[in-house]
Amino acid sequence: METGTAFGTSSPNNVTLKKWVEKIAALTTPDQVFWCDGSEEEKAHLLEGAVAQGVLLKLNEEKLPGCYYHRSNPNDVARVEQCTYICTPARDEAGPTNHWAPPRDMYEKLYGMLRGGMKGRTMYVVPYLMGPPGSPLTKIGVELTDSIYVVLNMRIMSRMGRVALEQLGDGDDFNRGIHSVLDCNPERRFICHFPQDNTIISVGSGYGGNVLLGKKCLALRVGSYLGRNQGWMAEHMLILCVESPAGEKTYVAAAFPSACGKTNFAMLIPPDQFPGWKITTIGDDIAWMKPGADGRLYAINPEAGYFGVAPGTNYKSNPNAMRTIARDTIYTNVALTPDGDVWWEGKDEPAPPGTLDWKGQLWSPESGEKAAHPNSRFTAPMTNNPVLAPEALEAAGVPISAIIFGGRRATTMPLVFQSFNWVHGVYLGATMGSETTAAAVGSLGQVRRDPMAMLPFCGYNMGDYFNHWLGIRRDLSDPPRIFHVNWFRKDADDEFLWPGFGENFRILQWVIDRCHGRAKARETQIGWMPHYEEFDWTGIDYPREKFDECMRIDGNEWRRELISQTELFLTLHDRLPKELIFQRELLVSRL
Ligand code: OXD
Ligand code: MN
Repeated sequence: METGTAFGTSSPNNVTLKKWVEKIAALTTPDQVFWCDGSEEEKAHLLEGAVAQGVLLKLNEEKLPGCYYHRSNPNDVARVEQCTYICTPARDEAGPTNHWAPPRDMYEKLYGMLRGGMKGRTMYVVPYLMGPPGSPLTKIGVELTDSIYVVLNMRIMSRMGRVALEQLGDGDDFNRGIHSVLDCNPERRFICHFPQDNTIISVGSGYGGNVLLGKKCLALRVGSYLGRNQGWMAEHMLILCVESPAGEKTYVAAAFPSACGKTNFAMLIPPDQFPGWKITTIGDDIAWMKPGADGRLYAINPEAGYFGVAPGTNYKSNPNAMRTIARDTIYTNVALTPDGDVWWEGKDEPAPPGTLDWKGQLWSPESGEKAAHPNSRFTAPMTNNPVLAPEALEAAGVPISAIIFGGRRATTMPLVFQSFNWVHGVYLGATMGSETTAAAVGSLGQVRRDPMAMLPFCGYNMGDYFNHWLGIRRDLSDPPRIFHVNWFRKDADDEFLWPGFGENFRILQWVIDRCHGRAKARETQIGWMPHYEEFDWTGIDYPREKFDECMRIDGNEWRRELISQTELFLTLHDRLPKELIFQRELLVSRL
């Protein structure tokens, strides 16, 4: 590596990388090209620049050391699924659940938009790793971006800089990512994936999920495509470790749709009645999993940070998240208090007078508006997490004993049940439904099918994706057991039937006891279900009647559920594995 005299001038010797960077710089014509090395000195330099440009605001150093505040363009606050494309030569490869465009047309259109698009700006070259250095699952990416905010977020969310260039050496196997905010015009916003070329181009947005290209774009959309071809899985799952008082460790992966509590579940603190039990976090959003030589499924978290939803996070709902975001965190679209602190709906204390909302307007509770955007976020390094599992930093990955699927469902879905077997479990994941949240632009609270919580993130035909899930079983002699949970069922008065948060530990305990052959269950039409007696209810007033209500299988609700599931199956009909059609028929006959 050359040694530069000024920040950003030191480029590596990799010829392929250099040529590609030169080509994109010739197209986008930035004023300068800045090569990121990921060092602490560089971080300080970039933060200083971001504050000087007004992109970031330094928060109160005493209350929030090393923390910064960012307001996005109000037209750019969430993922935009309608602008997200999978560009494969044949439409069928992307499948009916993705927006599709032919690669040649899309490259032409995007290069047209990018031509001269970085004039007057700096183009940052951001080399990064998704995954711990040295893991066989880890992937290298390079993102070229004209957003200093993106660079500073990528440094938290991935292993960024020299470490990635070292792993790349003089190789050419890296994901090519190009990002430009352009004029942040929703009409000129495109998030495009070219899985066959291991390439991503994102224009017209500055919002995390659209522009931190290592996350949803590489780790899920392109990752799922690579995983299918290379025999591994890229999933929208948290990974946690449950450690018993005797030191037994059980690893669990769970897929819930965006803004349905993955971060809370991954950092859960067991209730006081369970002394000696501990939950540690491996990841809160994405799991890359591959069958190991011992026939178990091994998972890594490809990310290095948390890009979490702020509203609702407090010392009661998630104390570990609150501690994680107390330093070295970037806050986006939350409210700003007069003393340089941050605030959001559901934070522990009320907002002090003089608080500015996420758009910078003076806010009061009487305004009827939200102070923080419902999809406002924190970006925090995972090493801040007081319950980070040491395994999160290791290359080997962890063997998964249980996979949990779950959605946000006011009706129909019981608190917890277990699938009869792997194929039935794949069916449970494939037919998952959830009410829509603020994480994506669009209407809120409507049940939509979100198979494996991957509907917005699967980089190829969903029917082939189900087949890949079924096929992975062949390489597993000891597959994870598969479960379904629903923390969000409501009663007739619209009240939640289950307290959730830390109490979810009780459910988790039944799950891991099932994996270890220690807990009983009864066979029902939809799967194996626990008896009330299976749980230790000390410390919580949770009567049997409420439990029964929360576990109820309602014939009419299930009839509607089956009709709604059928719609997805019809959409996918030509690539839908027949195993799933059989599972549906079996369910119908059992019901
Ligand atoms: C996320 C999402 O940001 O799923 O993780 O939208
Ligand atoms: Mn997510």
